[in-house]
Amino acid sequence: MSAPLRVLVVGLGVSGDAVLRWAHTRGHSVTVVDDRPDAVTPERRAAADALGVAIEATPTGAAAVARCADLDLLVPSPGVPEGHPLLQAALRAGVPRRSEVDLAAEVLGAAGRPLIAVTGTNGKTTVTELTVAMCRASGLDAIAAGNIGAPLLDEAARDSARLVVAEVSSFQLALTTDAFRPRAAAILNLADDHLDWHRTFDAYARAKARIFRAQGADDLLVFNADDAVVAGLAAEAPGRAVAFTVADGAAAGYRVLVGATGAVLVAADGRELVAVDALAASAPHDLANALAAAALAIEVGATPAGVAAALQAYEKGAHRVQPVGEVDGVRFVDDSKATNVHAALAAIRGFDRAVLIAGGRNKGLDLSPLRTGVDHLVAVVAIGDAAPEVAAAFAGAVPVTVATSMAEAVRAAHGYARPGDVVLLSPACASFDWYGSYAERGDDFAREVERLTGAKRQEREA
Ligand code: UMA
Repeated sequence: MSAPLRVLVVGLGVSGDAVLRWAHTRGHSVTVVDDRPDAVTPERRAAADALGVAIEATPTGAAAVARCADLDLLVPSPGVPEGHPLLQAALRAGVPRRSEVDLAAEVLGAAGRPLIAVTGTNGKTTVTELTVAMCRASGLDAIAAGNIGAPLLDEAARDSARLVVAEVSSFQLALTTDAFRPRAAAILNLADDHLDWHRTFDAYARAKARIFRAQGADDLLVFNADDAVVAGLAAEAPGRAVAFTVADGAAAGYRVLVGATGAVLVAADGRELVAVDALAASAPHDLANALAAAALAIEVGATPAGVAAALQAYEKGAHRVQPVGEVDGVRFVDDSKATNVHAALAAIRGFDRAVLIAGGRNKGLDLSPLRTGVDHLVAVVAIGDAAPEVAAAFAGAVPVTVATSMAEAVRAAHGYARPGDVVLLSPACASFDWYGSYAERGDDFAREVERLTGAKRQEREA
């Protein structure tokens, strides 16, 4: 075991909790600070108590500088932005700063366990889940971890040989070191997101590119050849780069091949994987996700049959373009997970006539490109802190209403729709103005749809 370090964990959420346990198990001297110590859950507080670790309020000013003077390592939670005063103080004091996934990658590397890592603006969770499913359907022992919810460090600490597929966010990648060396990595796409945290798109893209920076010549980077920014980054990859593409007539990489019997997904070496007709979802982004996952899974030993079986059985998770009800012939679709413009536009373009409910807490993004989806929309209901920006994006193009609650939004949207239309909650914003998570927002939407269904039934019966 390495010499004991003086470790400071910033933020005691899901990630900080795992770091605390890791540090304690390794015999490091660990302290925890949090900007909102009162908001730490009773379970995490109790776990820290049991280890004899107090949760202090984050020091500021001179106290922050003093705190950094006797530290060997600072591990911020992913949500703590780069510009946070304590992170800046640590930077100035030369204290090494590492993310939880970076520590996890080191533990996995020491145990000789391969790491597969997935990043991108949208589709990360789907590709992570698909890769795991493809590996399992091929008889390989694999598990998902990371931004998807289960801390990567917890999985790394287990005495196990199983393959880990990690969903990694830009926040987690921003503070990685040479220890973060995935055997296979994927960058799915890059569009404006999290600019409140990273400040510039360039900084965001640089953080994402850290997924491959420490790879060796034999390691694999899977990249989206249809995304110019991603393709540009992939040109700098130190390892092997393999493309995926949904472009018509593409001749290289994981791709869609149209033959006499219809469209099929094929591997880079031309092996057929699965017919597009056999897939539950086949919008361009669904095919891109399927190809990216196939490239990762096949690299670590999955079989074409396993890839096909997983794709045929895959069901999208909740809050991702998920139908939640129908009222008077109007379908209601929950896409609460779409927290940026890129994701919302992908959903909007999947419908001919939709009433869009959008808004929430803007993550520093320009919302005006939402207007490019206007041909698919009949009206817009703007919600949350960003309602004025959403309304401005569609001004003069389609009718727009501002709603001050989800109940009001659902009723207003239904008012605009006619039978056959869709009401789509695809907010392009984070949920934290009204809710604790995108899942809570989606659940509230579904609840209000149910309430509207009940009210309409009563009207009919009266
Ligand atoms: N905190 C501070 N100061 C800050 C920010 C947070 O003290 O400036 C404290 C909070 O008071 C709280 C703790 O830090 O006590 C929470 O930490 P966190 O917000 O970093 O969240 P965790 O609970 O540690 O969860 C994190 C990821 N959260 C974020 O990136 C915001 C989870 O991703 C991830 O599942 C988990 O680690 C395990 O890896 C969630 C997410 O929203 C799903 N991710 C973003 C996304 O997908 O868009 C990137």
